[in-house]
Amino acid sequence: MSRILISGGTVVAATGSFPADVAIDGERIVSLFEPGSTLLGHFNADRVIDATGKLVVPGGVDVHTHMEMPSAGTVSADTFETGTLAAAWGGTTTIVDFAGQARGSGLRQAWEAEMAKAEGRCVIDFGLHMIVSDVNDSSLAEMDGMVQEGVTSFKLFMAYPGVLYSDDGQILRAMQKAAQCAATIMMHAENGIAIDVLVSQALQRNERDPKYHASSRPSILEGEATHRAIVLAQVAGAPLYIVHLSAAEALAEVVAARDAGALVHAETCPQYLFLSAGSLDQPGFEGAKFVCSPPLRGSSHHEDLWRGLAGGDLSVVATDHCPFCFKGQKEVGRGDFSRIPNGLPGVEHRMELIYQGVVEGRISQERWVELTSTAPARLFGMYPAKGVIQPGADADLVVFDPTTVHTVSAASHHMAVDYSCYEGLDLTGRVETVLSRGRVLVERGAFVGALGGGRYLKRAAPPAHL
Ligand code: DUC
Ligand code: ZN
Ligand code: ZN
Repeated sequence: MSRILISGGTVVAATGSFPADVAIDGERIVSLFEPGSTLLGHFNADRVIDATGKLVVPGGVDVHTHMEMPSAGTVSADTFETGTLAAAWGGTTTIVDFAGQARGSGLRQAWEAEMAKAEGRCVIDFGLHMIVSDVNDSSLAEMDGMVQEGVTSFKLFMAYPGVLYSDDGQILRAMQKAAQCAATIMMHAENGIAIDVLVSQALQRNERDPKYHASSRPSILEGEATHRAIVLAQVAGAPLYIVHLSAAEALAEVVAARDAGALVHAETCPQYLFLSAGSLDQPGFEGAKFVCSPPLRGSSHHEDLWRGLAGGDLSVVATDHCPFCFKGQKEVGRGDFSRIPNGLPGVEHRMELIYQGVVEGRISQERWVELTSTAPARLFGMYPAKGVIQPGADADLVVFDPTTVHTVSAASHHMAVDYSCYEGLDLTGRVETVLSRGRVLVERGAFVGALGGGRYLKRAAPPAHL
């Protein structure tokens, strides 16, 4: 493997930015030098990547993706290969995807099946969370073994009764077990029992278009479930991570809990910052492209979420990348919004979308790095190999051009899905060069890496306090 010097750029860390040359030997970062000092012979590089005028940031860490996930009678459109390739194009060098327990079957079986799909196929490094859809004595007992395999986070659902749903007793038991085996519980916090009533009432009224997906999942039911999850986690003494937080009501619960000292973190996703429920109400069936759960909210929620990101109440931006093509997949729900597969594509544009927060003065560039790389790496047991530029860390690096303007389009993206939620949106700042463990993957508008070089990450326990 080669010795690479990334020279002349501004290194951006969660704690500050400074000019430095980054030296890589093989898979690791070995030194940070004062700009130009390697000319004195401190480091003999096989090649130099010129980052003059550019930002040098740790590779993005997206802790919420769903590649080739079975759902609603179909499978999400990106494979581990196409999805991680698209991630790399967008400056993400680590994903954490999900293995899903099938009801009546075990956790290990689900993990092995997911490993069989992902191993040898990912372009970048990957980890796995476990979706527990059947909390019982046997699956609880299996959690220890999963932690040994590096699965240190378990997702539960307060939504989707009869499919993925856990009741409060099951949630409490899983949280108690997580506290015992030093794992994190990730929660899909929507009150699914109430939502199912609202969905069937909407269908009875013949309200069948995509927009009724959003109106049957009101934001106060996310707020209520978030509150309940926090209370249950407090009773269990377990760390809690709320996934895909979309609404001001849910954020208020997280703020109150964190102010009271609870070990609660929450992620939001680009779609909840840039898109709104109005997108579901379009002529024809176009609104189906924007069906996800929790649903897109009114744009009044955007400001609250950005403030939450800036002020530290929200800890992470992940994508919940769960792409379904419009043709042949989303279309299945024509005439019945409840049959539209839930999920949006997004893994490719997270870093650049959230950088718009820097451009617009909502967050600092350091906070951008923290939200998209450092914090998710720490919360999910991958730091300091991931999420930081320092000697010893994996050489997962992005050279980011902060000024180039480009336009998002399905015609030019790399995700295996036939539309973009951000079609026509102009973005300032572009991922230019991407390295994963010292391997150059993307350079000057071309993929130059090898497929299948990503490795499984055996993740450590989350830190006790953050
Ligand atoms: N929750 C997710 O996290 N992803 C896709 C659908 C869902 O409900
Ligand atoms: Zn979810
Ligand atoms: Zn998800």
